[in-house]
Amino acid sequence: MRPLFIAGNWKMNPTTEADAVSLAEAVKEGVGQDHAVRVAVCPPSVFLHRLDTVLSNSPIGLGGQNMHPEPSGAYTGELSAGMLVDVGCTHVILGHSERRHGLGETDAFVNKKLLAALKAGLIPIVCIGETLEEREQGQTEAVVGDQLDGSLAGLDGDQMAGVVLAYEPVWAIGTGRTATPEQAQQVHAFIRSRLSERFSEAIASRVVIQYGGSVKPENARDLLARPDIDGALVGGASLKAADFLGIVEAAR
Ligand code: G2H
Repeated sequence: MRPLFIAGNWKMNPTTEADAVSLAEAVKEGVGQDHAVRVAVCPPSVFLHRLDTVLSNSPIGLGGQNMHPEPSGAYTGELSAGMLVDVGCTHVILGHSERRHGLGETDAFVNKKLLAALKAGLIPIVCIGETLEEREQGQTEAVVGDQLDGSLAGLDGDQMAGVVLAYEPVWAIGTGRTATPEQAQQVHAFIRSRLSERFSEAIASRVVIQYGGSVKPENARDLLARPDIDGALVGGASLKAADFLGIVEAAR
């Protein structure tokens, strides 16, 4: 059985450290020492160090929202995998659509980051997903398949088993429009079959595939009940502790 994994992607929120601490404290209190569901929060990088202290003695993982593939050097504004580990991170989100589409990140670049993250011992959450136009043109599987091939290049089976994938249809992100559980399950099953072909059935069955895109307490239970949906990457609803904890509760 794959453990369900709920991660909060806070994006560029909240805007002060005090609010970030309050949110993390409330999530920590709500999760308590429950290990039944894996939980992580991914705050803006300036709050990571402080939140590592706040989340001590808690099973909640701490994740970066991005990193650079190189370990150090002249890369203005960037952070390395080693730096994330040094401030207490256990996870890192890679290839989020807001970076792919807003900042031109390619599968090849995501792949470099992924290899560096694994080398540093971080658990990567690799995001993939099609745009509305691609879905309407019947390109969903072709697009997601290409993203998988490109982002996962050079990985062996053991490495793959430690990667978390997040299927996030771009048209469902922050729009309030969620993929139906059937739509999401269909793509998750496709992703797992692709992993099975590329690696093995045994490896594919171990990979945690989260769904992301307007997940809320009201729709989480239905999504999480599907056989290939192993958790959620939550944006907007991770900014209110009650909503995020409601989604964690739906995973129990
Ligand atoms: C998708 C998701 C979190 P939201 O980006 O990664 O955000 O839940 O706000 O759609």
